[in-house]
Amino acid sequence: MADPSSSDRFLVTAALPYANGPIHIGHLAGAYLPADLYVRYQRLTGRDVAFVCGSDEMGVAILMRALREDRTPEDIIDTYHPQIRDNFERFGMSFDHYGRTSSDTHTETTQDFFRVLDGKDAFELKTEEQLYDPEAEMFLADRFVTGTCPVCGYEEAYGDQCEQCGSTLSPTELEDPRSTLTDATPELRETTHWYLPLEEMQPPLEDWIDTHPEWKNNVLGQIQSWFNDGLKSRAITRDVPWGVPVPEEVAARHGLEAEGKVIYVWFDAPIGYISATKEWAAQQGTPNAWTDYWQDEDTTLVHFIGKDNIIFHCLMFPSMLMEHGDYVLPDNVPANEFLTLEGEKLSTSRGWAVWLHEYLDDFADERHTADLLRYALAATLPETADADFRWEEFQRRVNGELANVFGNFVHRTLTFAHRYFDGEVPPLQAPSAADRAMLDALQDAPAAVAAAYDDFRTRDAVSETMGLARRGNQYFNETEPWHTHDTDPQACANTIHISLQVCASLAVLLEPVVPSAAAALRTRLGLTDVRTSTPGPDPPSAAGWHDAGTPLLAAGASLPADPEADPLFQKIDDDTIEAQIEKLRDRAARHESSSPDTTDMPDDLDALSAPISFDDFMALDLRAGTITAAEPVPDADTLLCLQVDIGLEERQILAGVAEQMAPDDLVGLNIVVVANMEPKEMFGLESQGMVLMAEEPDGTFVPVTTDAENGSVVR
Ligand code: B3M
Ligand code: ZN
Repeated sequence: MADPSSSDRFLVTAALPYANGPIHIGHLAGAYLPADLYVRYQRLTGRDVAFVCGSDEMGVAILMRALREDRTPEDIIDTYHPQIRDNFERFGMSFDHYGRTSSDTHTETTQDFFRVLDGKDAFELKTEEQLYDPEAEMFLADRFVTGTCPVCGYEEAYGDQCEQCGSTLSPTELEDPRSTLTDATPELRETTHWYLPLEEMQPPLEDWIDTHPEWKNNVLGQIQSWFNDGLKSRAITRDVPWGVPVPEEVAARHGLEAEGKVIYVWFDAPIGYISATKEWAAQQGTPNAWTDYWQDEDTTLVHFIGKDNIIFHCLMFPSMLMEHGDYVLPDNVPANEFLTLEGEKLSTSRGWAVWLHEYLDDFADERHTADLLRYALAATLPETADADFRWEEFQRRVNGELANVFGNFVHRTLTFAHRYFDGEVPPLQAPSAADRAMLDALQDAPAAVAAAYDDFRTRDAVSETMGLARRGNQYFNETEPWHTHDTDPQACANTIHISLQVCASLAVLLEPVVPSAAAALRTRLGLTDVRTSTPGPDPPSAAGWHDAGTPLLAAGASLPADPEADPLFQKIDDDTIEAQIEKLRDRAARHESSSPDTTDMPDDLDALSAPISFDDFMALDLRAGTITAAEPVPDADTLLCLQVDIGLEERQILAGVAEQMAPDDLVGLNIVVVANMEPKEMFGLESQGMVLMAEEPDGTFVPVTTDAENGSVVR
């Protein structure tokens, strides 16, 4: 199969995570990991892909967390947005752009959209009685109210959704409602809101969904049950103090005041995909290019989400897009079911989750840290039904599959090539039946794996790919190069030639799942001219996905790696796995005995580091100093450039705190400086030291301050 032409344009989105807490494996398995694998695969085929995501920063979920912690919503999003973005990067998420819905572009885009729909009279205005908390003096939208679910009787249902039975609710439908802010029993008060009349949209939505029989059954099933119940009008504005404001002129058009009214988060959040695409296009220097992805019928639009977001992406957002008229509709919404953990439902409030940043820290010493979780999770995705993540299964996948199958195959192949063939690709001559069978299997692999990715069968794609490594190992065993080396050197050469070709193909085909290990393998093979799976153009000569069915290495080519090179993967020992299980159980136990208000995040601290000697400590020159000036660093979002008086001299220090602290917060602080750091250049500026800061478990930096005179030694 030939690579598709570059006019195949894909716009791929992954659900925007709320910036009110860290990412855990449930999020990864629901939307992010399958999206990243799909996108990387598409890029390797040479298709034109824009992959966008961003933080969902509006709405009641953010406001609630802020109120509960007595912080501002800005403070909450400014804490979690950079954390989520950076941890995604560490995990290898290859977004073209990761935006945030507090951006000006997003406000404008959302308000424009709202204005256009209002201008087309796509909305209804209704004045109705809504729940009002007389103590908090606020209308109780969405999660500000809990009560008994009218559908299943669950007593802790929220005003927007019952987490027990999944029903979408409105606050007035709850029985025995209570304010989550004050526990008060709400009163009814009249207020006017904009509604999206989904019942009128049902016929066109049904016609459109009928054109997509290929969608996943779990998605079509949910949509059908919504249709069976009959879609209902949904309020798309709220009376809460946080959100994208209703544009004044739109309110005025209806003789209303915009004051205090914001657009419902599920109206603005999907528009976040559009804003992110606009920001990306602008950064590329082609500000109008976003329209190619959103408004040109040739685009394939794919939304990766978890199953709790199906209605919004399959019915509500499409009806907004239809009403607007200028936009393409999604081609597929491959929603996943839920991931459970060690047999139990994931729950952030019970502390039953594996948080991404903790995994990345705990496993930082392993080779290809992110790849291990990517592989184990990708092999366990809840694609058609809920699936369970178990630490022992993780260990089995890493040790039994990545290390024993893939890693071992690569290791023995390269070892033979170096030991017996001078580190060169030996020639293939007069291949045997076994050789030809292996080459045939190799030839079939790219198309088979591609078919699985194209069908959103990510798990199958991963097991098909690992199947090639397994097949390679079998072939190696069958052809016994350790014997043929003495008895039939050409047969041995053929085995190694073909095994090297299989390794090279794996270095391409495994790239979406284990990008770090695949890159390491390409280095060992000296395989350079291949496409990348990350954003950015590739040279036209670069080999791509479908070239991986044919030999990628020329006979005689030399292999750069050391024959005794470390294996690609290390095995994970039992203690490491037990420690993770224990950590999980400990945390759940602690959460059970603590107040529910503080339970939403991992509360444990970093483990203590290995001991150092007294001399190691004394090698540090720590000095008291005063920050005399602080300025942003052009092009570096995270850095501030500080001038620090350390008594003996003035130092320029770059500190990665710009996302949390304003320059004014820092000037005048008496802090502690590591004064004997080697100078380091960043963004054209020299940094001559470090300012000590404590990092709280939620990622907040707190400067270490002292009253000592500048220049005093800290020890
Ligand atoms: N933030 C809900 C969630 O994280 C929401 C997704 C928005 S996608 C446009 O499940
Ligand atoms: Zn319910």
